[in-house]
Amino acid sequence: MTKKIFLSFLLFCQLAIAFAQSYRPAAENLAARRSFQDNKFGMFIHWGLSSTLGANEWVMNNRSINKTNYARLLQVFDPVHFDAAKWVAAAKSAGMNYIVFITRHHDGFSNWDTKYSDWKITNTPYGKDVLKQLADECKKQDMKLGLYYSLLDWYRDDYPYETGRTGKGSGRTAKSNYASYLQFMKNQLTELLTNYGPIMSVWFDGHWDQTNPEGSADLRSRIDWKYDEIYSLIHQLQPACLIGNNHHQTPFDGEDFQMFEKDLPGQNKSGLSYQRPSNEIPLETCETMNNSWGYNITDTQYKSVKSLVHYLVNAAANNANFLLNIGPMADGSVQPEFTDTLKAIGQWMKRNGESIYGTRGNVFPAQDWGVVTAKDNTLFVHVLNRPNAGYIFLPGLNEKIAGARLFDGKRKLSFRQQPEGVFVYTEKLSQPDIDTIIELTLSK
Ligand code: FHN
Repeated sequence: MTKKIFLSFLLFCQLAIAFAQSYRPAAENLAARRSFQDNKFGMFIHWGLSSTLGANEWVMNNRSINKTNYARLLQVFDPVHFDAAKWVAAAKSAGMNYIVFITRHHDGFSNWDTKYSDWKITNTPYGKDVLKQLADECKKQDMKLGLYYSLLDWYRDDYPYETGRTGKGSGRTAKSNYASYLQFMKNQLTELLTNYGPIMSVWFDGHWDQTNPEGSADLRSRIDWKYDEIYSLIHQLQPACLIGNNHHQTPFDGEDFQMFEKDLPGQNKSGLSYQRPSNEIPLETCETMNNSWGYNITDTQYKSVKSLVHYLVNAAANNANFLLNIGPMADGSVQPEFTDTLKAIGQWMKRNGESIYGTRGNVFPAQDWGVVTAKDNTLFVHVLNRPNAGYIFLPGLNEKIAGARLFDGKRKLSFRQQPEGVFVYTEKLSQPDIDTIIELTLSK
C-alpha cells in the first residue's frame, strides 16, 4: 500500500513538472503561426563577412583559418552595392512573403550594430548597420522579417568550443564559459528584438555542434543551452515571434515551428532529417538555389525554375513553408542566375499562387502524378508528372465532388466518382511545362 501511495506521488510529481515546463503560446503567437503558414514562401539570405572569400559560410572551419587571420576580413568587407530595397524587391519578385536574414552565422560576425561585440558590420570600412536598413525596407515593402541566429560560435572564447564538433582550427586556447556566452546571446537577442521592429521569427542553428552526428542513437547535448531562459526572453519581448531551432530533432518545448533542411518533411535525403514532422506546429523546409548557402564563386549547379516550383508545391502539399536561399556576393549584389530564377518563379506564382498561399497540406498522400493542396472546400490537384493514361486517379477520395475544372482557364473536366476513389480525365490537356492544376470542388 505504502509503495502504491509512493508511486502515485511520484507520478503526480512528474506530471506537475511536465505541466510546469510546458509552454503555452500566447494568442498573438498562435495567430502568427497561422499567418506564417498562409504566407508559405520566404527568402533565406546567407551573407556576411565570410562572403568575401567566395567559398561559402563554412570557409573559416573548412580551411582551418584561425581567428587572427580570419579577423583580417574586417578590413576587407565593404558591401558598397548593398541595397536593402533591391533584396526585398528580389524576394517580392518571386512572390515571397518573408525574409530570414543571417544576423550572425557560425563565424560569430554580427551583421548589425551590436553593443556587445566589436566583431560586427559597423567596424568594417562599410560602417553601416545592414540589418537596420533591411528591417526598414521590409517594413516599407510589407515584407515580414525573421532572424537567423547561430548558437554555435567559432570566434568567441566563451562558447564551449572544447566540446563542439566544429571550429577546431580557430586557435582558441582560453577556457570557455557558457554562463558568459549565454548572457552575451541574451544581450544580443534583446537588441534584435527591441531595436528592429516586429520580428516574425528567430531561426536558431548550431545546436548539433554539441551532439553526436544526426542519426546517432544518443543525441543528447554536451552542454545545457538553457533554452527555457532564451525562449522565454524572446517570447517576453515579442510574444508573436516564432521560435524555430534547426537542431534536426523533434521540437523542444517552447518552439513555435519546426524546420527541415534540404528535405521535405518526412524525407531524409540530406542525412540531417531523421526527425519526424510535427502535427502540432507549423513546418518549414529550406533549400539552396545551387548547392551552397553562402556565396560560392565556383558553385554553378543552379537548380531549374521547374525543380524549385516543384519543391514549393511539394512543400505546400506536405503542409510546410518553403524558405529558398540566396547567397549574395560580398559587395551586396545578387547574381543574375538567382534574380532571374526568382523572377520566373514569381511569374508562376502570379498565375498559380492561389493554389499555394493560404492552403494547407497533408490532405492527400502524394501520388506518382503529383500532390494536393487544399483551401476551404477546394482541392488543388497539382499534376507534376503527366500520367500516360488519359486520367489521374485519387485513391480513397470519397468526399462528394461537386465539380472538376482546370485552374487555368476554368475549363470543366469530366470525372467519375467510384467507391475506391475519383478518376479525373486529362487526355485532352496539353503537356504541362511545370504543373497542371485541377480544382476539385467538394460538396458542402
Ligand atoms: O551550418 C549551417 C549552414 O551553414 C546553413 O546555415 C544551414 C541552413 O539550414 N544550417 C546549418 C547546417 O545545418
